[in-house]
Amino acid sequence: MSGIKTLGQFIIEKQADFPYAKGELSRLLRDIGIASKIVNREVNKAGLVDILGAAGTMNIQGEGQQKLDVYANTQFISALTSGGECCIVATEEEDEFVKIDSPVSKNAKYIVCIDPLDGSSNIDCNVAVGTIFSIYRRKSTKGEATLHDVLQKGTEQVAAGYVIYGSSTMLVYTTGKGVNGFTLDPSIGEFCLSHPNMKIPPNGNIYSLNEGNYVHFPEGVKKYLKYVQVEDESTNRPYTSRYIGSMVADIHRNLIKGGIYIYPTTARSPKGKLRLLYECNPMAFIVEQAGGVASDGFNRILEIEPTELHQRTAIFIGSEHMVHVAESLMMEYS
Ligand code: AHM
Ligand code: MG
Repeated sequence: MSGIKTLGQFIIEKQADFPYAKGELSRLLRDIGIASKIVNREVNKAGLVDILGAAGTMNIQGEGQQKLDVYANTQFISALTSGGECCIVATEEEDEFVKIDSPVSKNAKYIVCIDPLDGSSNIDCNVAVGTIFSIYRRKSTKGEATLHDVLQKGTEQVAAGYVIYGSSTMLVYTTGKGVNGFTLDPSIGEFCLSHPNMKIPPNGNIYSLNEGNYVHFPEGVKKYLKYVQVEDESTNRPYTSRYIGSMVADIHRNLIKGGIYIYPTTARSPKGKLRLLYECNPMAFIVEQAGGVASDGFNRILEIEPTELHQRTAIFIGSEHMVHVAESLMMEYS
């Protein structure tokens, strides 16, 4: 085992970074890590058992849920309930936030926003999916936590992370002091530190967006697409197009190789598709901590003031230089 550092060991070691810490955030992260291993087990055997296919229910956005979404949602809520460190879970899969009402979580200080299984339309064809989570400290000091405690700006996050269930399973997280990635070693059932201090290259040559929506894009995005497709040796263009359609997988790849992921507003989704609280804010926190940039085309994602639980936003996220070029075209043309 020498040389191996597990997620559990790493979390405890890093607790020293937070002098006020009493171990609650560490335990919360540990709970999320445990639930993600259970979800990983089910995702891995999705093709083997009758767990695939639509569950026959719709989530608040009117999208069909897959059974594994429901399963993952239940697993995370149950781990957070029995862990006792979290008083509210806001999840993509439930219309209203979930109050954790258990004797152990009476004095819980943390709020978790989570997309339990993002990109679940990809499950049926064995493409990577992910979990995205964001952790806030409760602001109110008396009574029960409320929606007000959930609707905090991304800058207030105390931790955020994602799990990618891919060719291998990884958990990547930040507590605001850099980004670290852990790969699940199935033989010992532990996430092991494999990508310490992750940094996104300041520039890259991969762009990821759903080009099928081209006609519905704002003018600035159309101009950016023209820009990335022009031949120019000095800037390594034309760039390469890579779009998995699973945000965690697309952003994870860009984090490692350098690139930009864009989900803009479109004529059909005038506010964008992706949700601020449990998709964009956590990914923005991670990417910024890795040295990248996350914007809605005009403003920093982390500074958007949330007004509703399932709020959507456009997102331009990735390598600093690439996002800045896209932003300047948005400002000029959109
Ligand atoms: P979901 O939360 O319903 O799974 O949707 C989010 C996903 C992202 O993972 C992905 O990047 C995007 O939606 C793909 O959308 P589209 O199919 O419109 O390109
Ligand atoms: Mg999602």
